[in-house]
Amino acid sequence: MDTHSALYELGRRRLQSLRNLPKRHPHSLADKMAEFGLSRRDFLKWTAGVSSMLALPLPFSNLVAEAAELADRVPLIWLHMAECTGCSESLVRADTPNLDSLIFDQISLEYHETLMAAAGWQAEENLDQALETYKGNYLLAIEGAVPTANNGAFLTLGCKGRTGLELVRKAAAGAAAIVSVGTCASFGGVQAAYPNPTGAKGVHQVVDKTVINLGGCPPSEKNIVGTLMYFIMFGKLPALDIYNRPKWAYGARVHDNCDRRGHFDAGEFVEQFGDNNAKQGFCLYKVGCKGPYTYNNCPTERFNHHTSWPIQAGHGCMGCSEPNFWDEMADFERPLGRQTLHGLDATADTIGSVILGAAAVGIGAHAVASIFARGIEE
Ligand code: FSX
Ligand code: SF4
Ligand code: F3S
Repeated sequence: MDTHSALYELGRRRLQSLRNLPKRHPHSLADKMAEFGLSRRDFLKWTAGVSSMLALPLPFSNLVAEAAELADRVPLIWLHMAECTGCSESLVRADTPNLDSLIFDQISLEYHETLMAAAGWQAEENLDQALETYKGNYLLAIEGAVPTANNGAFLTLGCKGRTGLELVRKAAAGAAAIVSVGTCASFGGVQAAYPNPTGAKGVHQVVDKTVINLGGCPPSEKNIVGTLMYFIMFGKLPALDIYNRPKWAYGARVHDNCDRRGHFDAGEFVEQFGDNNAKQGFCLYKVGCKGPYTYNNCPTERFNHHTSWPIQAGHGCMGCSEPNFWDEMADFERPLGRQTLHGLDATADTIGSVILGAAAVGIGAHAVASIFARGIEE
């Protein structure tokens, strides 16, 4: 059996076993879609889009459709640590709900501090009960970094005054899979920026299980929902990169698929925000774009219902899906090569490989030559 047939068979069997579990919502996904005026055609387009985003052949869209309908069989517990809640916002703050936000509704969300109605003792009670009832079966999503200094005392939650560190470890112990949603949970994010007074760390640094890291501050709703769908469909983790990010989402650099790439290759750069070159949509490298060093699918998937993404909006990529981007990628409006930390920008490739620890980053030699020809160091 080839790899795709084996994976398809795994998905088929997994969904069969989910179908045998009790329904957790009184409504079906079809009811919800009808409520928001979404048609069967919208649904089929969405399933095909999810398959292609996950780098699966088209026949897998049947599995995606079935997994979406069975999303209520998988309990999800979502914890908040030190962060801005932008990751949840990325998913739910849509003026009109689309299928991504509906799937998030459909999944059996057992605990989510921002979205649930319960508060105080009742909320903590719900959490403890969910951790016990679904032990070994729940998907754990964590948003935000975990403060570890002073034994975690910089973040205490709820009436029992438990530390975030304590809660994360407790919840991780019974989880079927753990997803760090956003750069804070993945790598510490802004909390962990120098001098990191609270000892903020990524979740994977404080638990002894594999954690999927969804880098991005915030990650797109596509990357969050795609990861949830993959787990519902196959009950296992997707292929991951060296930072445990799913390869289907973080396998290519922003620079590789950027709409402005032709201008980079032609040596056409914005020199200053608001100049004529900016009006013509030229490359933002000279005003600090970190797309050449950043792995994420923003150019293809975009944000807010595929409306836009940072570079389309006219600002360079800040490298928000990379570890330590607050320290490593700053200053955000100047190229790295102009800063003393990395010395001269001998080639953007060299800097990329230092930051990313990857063997080959690969800006085309002709492009590097074109930068030198036009004097990127000014
Ligand atoms: Fe905020 Fe999430 Fe950034 Fe962090 O996002 S968008 S600070 S990744 O944890 O809420
Ligand atoms: Fe796009 Fe930035 Fe690369 Fe220019 S440097 S092509 S703006 S990703
Ligand atoms: Fe972040 Fe850069 Fe995408 S700043 S949102 S990785 S374009």
